[in-house]
Amino acid sequence: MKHLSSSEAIIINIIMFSRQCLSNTTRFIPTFAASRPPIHTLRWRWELSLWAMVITSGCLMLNAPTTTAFDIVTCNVPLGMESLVITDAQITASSAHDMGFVGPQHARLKNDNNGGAWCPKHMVSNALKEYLQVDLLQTHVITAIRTQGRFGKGQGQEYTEAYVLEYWRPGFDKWQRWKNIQGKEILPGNINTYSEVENALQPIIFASKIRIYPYGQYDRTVCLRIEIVGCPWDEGIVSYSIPKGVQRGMELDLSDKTYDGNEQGDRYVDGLGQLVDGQKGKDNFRTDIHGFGKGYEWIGWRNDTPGLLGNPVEIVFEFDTVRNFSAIVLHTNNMFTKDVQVFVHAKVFFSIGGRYFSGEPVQFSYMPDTIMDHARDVTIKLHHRVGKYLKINLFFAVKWIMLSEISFISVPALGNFTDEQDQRRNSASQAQDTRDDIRSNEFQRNKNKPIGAGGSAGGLGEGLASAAGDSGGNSKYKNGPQYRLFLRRLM
Ligand SMILES: [Ca+2]
Ligand SMILES: [Ca+2]
Repeated sequence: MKHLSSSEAIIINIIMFSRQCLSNTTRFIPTFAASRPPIHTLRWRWELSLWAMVITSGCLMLNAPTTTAFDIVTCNVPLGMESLVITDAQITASSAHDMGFVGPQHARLKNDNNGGAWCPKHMVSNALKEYLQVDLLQTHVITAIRTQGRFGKGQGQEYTEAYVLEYWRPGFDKWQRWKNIQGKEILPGNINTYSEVENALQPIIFASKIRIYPYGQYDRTVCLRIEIVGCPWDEGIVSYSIPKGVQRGMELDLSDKTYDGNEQGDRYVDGLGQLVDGQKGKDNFRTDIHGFGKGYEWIGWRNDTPGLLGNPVEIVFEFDTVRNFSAIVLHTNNMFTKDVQVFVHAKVFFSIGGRYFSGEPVQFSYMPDTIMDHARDVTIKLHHRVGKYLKINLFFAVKWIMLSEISFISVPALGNFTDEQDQRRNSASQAQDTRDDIRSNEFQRNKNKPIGAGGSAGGLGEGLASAAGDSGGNSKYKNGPQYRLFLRRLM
């Protein structure tokens, strides 16, 4: 066997070092030391320190904090009405009986200053005209609401017997009324001026602003103190779009029951729902865990429904900013005896502008498992691909695909956000020239590509095509810092 030169030995060590760095940062040092060749020249030392710098920076990048998947169990933190983390300026209302004495800034749970609560100017009824509004400044998951009446140091008499919730988040063109799984909108409130009542929300709410409308069957004077319980929505998902799930037999509704966007043909668009609510289905999709109906947690698609005939299930995610993706995790049913299996193949496409996903997709294949029928998390590594939009194509192995949750391991893509109008213009016109080539070659390239060999090779083509898409009139993303960063990377 050929004797290794010192440079070759270093490179081998670096490869080993990097691999270990990827898998476990605490184990790599002994391995490196054990196979280290003797250091005997200055040049060797110089090379070593240079490579060490490269590896260290690589390790730092790899070990940068990544977003962990959303966990519904830990999403139960008071968001700051009681603690004053939510400022007075974030709390507004339709009116107040007396702005200073019982204004919206006094609607804080367990606080009793001035009048001791928020009281609207008018009596409330079932007309829902008076509301308290809290601006959380960024999208949060809201899992519960706590309310109290006006104790007013023992002088208060008013409380809110029932209420209705509305919410808003970026991307909505109107406020959305919350309703529970049974379609009921009215939540029970208080029965006296001091006891605290909590309503856990099912479904949970993704919102940056929330309104509470005191409700009364008859005209009634009310006051209110509240706390909002939940957590920040760190996954950065603005919305996803999916084909509508279908009915299976008479009793199994495999739709996205909590989706809060719009219908567009045979798809749901611009909303969030069960795919990202942190709740997973059981192995047997017929299990009724919470009494919401059999199969409730699952969303299912059948390969012979119109629109899916011969096509994959296509899911598109929009994120709040350009992100760097490590992986996507799909919780999938595999009850093969009932014609449900993990998708046999997946393609993941990326886009900056959201109109063109023309780059080389990350490809993934799944060996059919007809031995174990448990539901499972299937992880697809995304090799630090970058995008603001991500499109997933899932190909049927058998008649049914069922998913109950999708999560991402990603971080916002960081970069040098400078204003580069001229570069943007040049890149866009260059992209226009190359777009047609890229698109016409896509099928051929995908066809020739070995399965599982997806990666970052298609990044440039994808980027050019996306830039071209934006130059075609979608000005929404044209002037954003991410767009400029992205074009800068193309240069
Ligand atoms: Ca779910
Ligand atoms: Ca469902």
